[in-house]
Amino acid sequence: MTYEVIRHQLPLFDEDGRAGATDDEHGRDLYYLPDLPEEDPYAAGHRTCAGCGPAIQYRWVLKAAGQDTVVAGPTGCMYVANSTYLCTPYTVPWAHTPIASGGSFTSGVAAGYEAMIRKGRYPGPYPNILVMAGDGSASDIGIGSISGALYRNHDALFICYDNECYANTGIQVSPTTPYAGMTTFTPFGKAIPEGNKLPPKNLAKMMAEGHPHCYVATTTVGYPVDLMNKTRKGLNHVGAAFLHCYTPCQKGWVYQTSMTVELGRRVVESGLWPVWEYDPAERQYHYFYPPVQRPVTDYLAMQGRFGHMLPEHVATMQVGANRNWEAIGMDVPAPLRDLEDPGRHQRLKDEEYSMPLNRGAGA
Ligand SMILES: Cc1ncc(C[n+]2csc(CCOP(=O)(O)OP(=O)(O)O)c2C)c(N)n1
Ligand code: SF4
Ligand SMILES: [Mg+2]
Repeated sequence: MTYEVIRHQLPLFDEDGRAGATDDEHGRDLYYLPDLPEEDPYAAGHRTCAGCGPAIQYRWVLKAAGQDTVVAGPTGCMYVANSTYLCTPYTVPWAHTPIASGGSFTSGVAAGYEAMIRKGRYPGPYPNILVMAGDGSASDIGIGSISGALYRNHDALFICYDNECYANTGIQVSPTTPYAGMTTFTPFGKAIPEGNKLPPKNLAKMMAEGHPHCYVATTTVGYPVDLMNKTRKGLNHVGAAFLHCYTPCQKGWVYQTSMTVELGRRVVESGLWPVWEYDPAERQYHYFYPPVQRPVTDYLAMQGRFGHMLPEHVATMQVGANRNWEAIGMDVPAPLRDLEDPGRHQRLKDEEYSMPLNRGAGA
């Protein structure tokens, strides 16, 4: 006898009911939080750095997923800093996987639950199954196993928490490290003054274009409701889903610890991280159009890892941002177009930039 596999349908959070919102000078509401679940499957008491972006992502994702969740974590900061022998911050089943095996391990969990439910050996419903892998794992060492899982369409959510470096082993360059991002493997010097010479791998577009039957989306820790809703959409999607989330690493990027969420918005507002959703039913991308378009200096100058940039490097970054604006169908305002000229820039450390309202608080 074969039993039916019953799946959860998680409701989305209301993006519009913004009671108690407070606008900043650009009309962005800063403090919007709808009624969120009180449960915290990622409990307090772990050992990540203060202001750790990946830890913020872990908390919001697991709040959105809820208690009937099975989560895997390949090797990286979010394994090492969260877990010691016989001790983890999770109140749901969790497993560590080797760094290359996040995709294959999670496929096996998904296939196993499906088979057990069909055979009547597990009562169901089918749990929310997800893996949160770092960028080193998801975009480099373990990309093959995640791509395989997406291709085979296992019913699970595969998430890359992207802190743009191999953080846990000492902030080495990864394929998603931005151009000019300084890491311990891309120091700046006379021979290579920009530090990292390469642009980042476009992981999310690779996943969407390469696996057109999958739900794929990008987001950042600057937009918690967007992150939680995309988590739920990915879990509700029957089949494989991939989420790419920007998660600042204060240790590796050298910024004030209170600025993690602010960076999560500025990276979008400066055109360096397009936020979008790929709908496999329509085979179309849906882009988020931020209400503010900033020069890249507003983003770069907040971080020590870019402090060495020369005028031509800042201009190169602005060219890339302007291409991104065009790619999502937004106009490039004339002042941002002008900033493609190196002659309009100084060394980054001397550039003026718009200060966050609460700059310094809590630092
Ligand atoms: C096959 C293999 N190569 C290298 C390592 C060493 N290693 C452990 S954690 C880590 C960093 C992982 O980076 P990422 O996936 O981006 O996660 P993060 O540390 O940034 O959170 C590396 C390289 C490993 N565990 N396994
Ligand atoms: S090094 Fe970065 S990613 Fe790792 S715990 Fe610290 S802030 Fe988080
Ligand atoms: Mg990383």
